[in-house]
Amino acid sequence: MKLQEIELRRIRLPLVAPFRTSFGVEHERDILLVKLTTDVAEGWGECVAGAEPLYSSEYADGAHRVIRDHLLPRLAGVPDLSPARVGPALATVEGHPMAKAALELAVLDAELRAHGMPLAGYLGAVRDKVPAGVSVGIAGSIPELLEVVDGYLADGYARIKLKIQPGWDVEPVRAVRERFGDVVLQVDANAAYTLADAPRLARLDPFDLLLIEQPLATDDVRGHAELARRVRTPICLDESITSARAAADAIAVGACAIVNVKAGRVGGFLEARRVHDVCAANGVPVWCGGMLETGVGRAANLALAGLPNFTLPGDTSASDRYWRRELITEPFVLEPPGVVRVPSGPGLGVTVDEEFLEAITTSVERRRVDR
Ligand code: OSB
Ligand code: MG
Repeated sequence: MKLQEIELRRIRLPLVAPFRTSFGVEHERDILLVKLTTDVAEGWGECVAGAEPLYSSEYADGAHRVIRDHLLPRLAGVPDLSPARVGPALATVEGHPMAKAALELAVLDAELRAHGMPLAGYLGAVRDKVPAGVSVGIAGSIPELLEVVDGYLADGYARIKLKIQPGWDVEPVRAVRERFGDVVLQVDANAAYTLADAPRLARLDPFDLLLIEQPLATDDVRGHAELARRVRTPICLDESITSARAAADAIAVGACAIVNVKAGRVGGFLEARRVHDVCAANGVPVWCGGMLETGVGRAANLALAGLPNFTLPGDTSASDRYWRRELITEPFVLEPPGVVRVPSGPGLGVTVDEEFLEAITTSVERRRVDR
């Protein structure tokens, strides 16, 4: 495959409702989309970096520039481009996994569209529908939270994940348990605690949570291992798992019993599959995380979530959980019993509505690749 052109497009999309986490609140998304033109097909990728470097050090403007100025020249130099050659070609650039993942996804999409093969099948998916959970932001009050959770349960979600932070943890969890009984429930702290909070986190034990996600700092793997000895709720890592090697290390020291897999966080879908494989080999279940993606990134997440060791419901929610009108691609919908379909068409298996994209575009930049 020969790369001919790259388009870097920024779009702005308002969220259906503000999404509050321990690191901030988002009202809208500023998203970088990558479109590659090759001699065989076009391919789309979505960069999951936020507008600000809060979840991790990456952010949309930075990813945009690193792709244009540092990654693209390296990709353009690859003879006979293929998905497997993207990672090695970009490896001399330190970090920037979300930028790399967006490029790799666009290459995957182009290659697989050209071959008429779905991404799910290429990655090794074994399911055509995956159980979907929903990530619930920090609310203004307990009654507000209960109303939001009630709505998601009425929609039919298979599990609820509550964002927590110091001061918003035991009480909201207790309230949701008391009101909604034995709903499948987990929490995500986005690194908001320290090991000194272990007694507080142990107070979540009686509520039978499926897991607690990333309670401590990204680089505090040993702290998570120590915390795992002090609380009964299984520890799941998100931010700390930056590669398959990081997953192997975290598992080896007892820092996690479950892993959240996000392709953007680990540099691409091929590395995400390696994370899945390392976890499977160690008997550690995984689930597919999300980064409030549009249909492009969501299609890819669903393909990944079809792999055999994705045995827990993912943050693979329906389009209407994020957007009032998801018009970038066809919508993803929640079906009974709380599942979302894995796309089955070639590549990502979705069609990008370029006319609608134009309407929400804030900037677009194209580079020809001559070789
Ligand atoms: O920690 O999983 C997270 C969104 C943005 C950044 C980090 C996270 C999240 C979510 C939402 O929890 C997941 C989704 O529904 O896409
Ligand atoms: Mg998380």
